[in-house]
Amino acid sequence: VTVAREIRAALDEGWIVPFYQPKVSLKTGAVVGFEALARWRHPTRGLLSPAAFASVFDDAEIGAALGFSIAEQVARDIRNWVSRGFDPGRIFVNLSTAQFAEEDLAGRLLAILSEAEVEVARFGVEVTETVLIGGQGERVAQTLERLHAAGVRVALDDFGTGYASLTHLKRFPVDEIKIDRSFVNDLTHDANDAAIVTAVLQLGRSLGLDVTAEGIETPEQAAFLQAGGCTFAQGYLYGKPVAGSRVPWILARAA
Ligand code: G
Ligand code: G
Ligand code: MN
Ligand code: NA
Repeated sequence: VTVAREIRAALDEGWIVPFYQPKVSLKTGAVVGFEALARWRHPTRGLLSPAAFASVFDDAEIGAALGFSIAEQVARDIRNWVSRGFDPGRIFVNLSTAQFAEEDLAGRLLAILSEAEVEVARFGVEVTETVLIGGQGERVAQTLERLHAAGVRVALDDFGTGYASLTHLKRFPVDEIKIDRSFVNDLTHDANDAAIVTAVLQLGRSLGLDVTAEGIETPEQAAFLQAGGCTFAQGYLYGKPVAGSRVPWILARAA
């Protein structure tokens, strides 16, 4: 069987699930939300990250199905946590180019939320620059405008690694930029990375955008980012992606 068919079967049987990585406020230290990251509970190979199957998100046939399945599961998880009295903050899902082939992507996502009785304020989307330049610029812009207007936050993922990043901030309704972890990795040892991160933080401030730094692993990295005014942080220092069933424990611990 091809990987795509194997994944289709896994998806239909519920073996591809969202894990959740906490996002914290660098001002208060509180957990303000999570990023949903797909994981494949593989029968023989264990828990697989999309590093092992990422290309599938862009597969025309099942990429969209995969993305919508993750969004549906996320909406159900949010509903479940909230109904049990937990406040998970805002949960972001990653959108793929394949999902933008869907004519009414915004409508579908908003319907998923309303069917699960989840407030729009609890949901956000992450798009990479690759998605923005994916050749359907007008549709992407309209879709993001509609989501943004409805109250869904839009985060620009992997900021700085793509082309024409600054143009994208003008053309698309971006609420937040995420500094790619390749810039954070050596932040405290590499003057160029430090300069780039500082510039992105200043840019965020000037444009009134929140900035999330990804891939924070050390207190030194966190201190640098906090001093530079970075809004939010994600990384192994705060927590790895965990199963949905673990999320209430993280919230209970943070409270
Ligand atoms: O979680 P991990 O480091 O394994 O993720 C690897 C890559 O797969 C990251 O770039 C991440 O954004 C992407 N990814 C994870 N989950 C999803 C998803 O649900 N949809 C899309 N489009 N990409 C995802
Ligand atoms: O491209 P995107 O930002 O969506 O990718 C997120 C990916 O980064 C996930 O696969 C997640 O597992 C991984 N990740 C998150 N935090 C860290 C970290 O602190 N260190 C490393 N090495 N990877 C991380
Ligand atoms: Mn992401
Ligand atoms: Na990223």
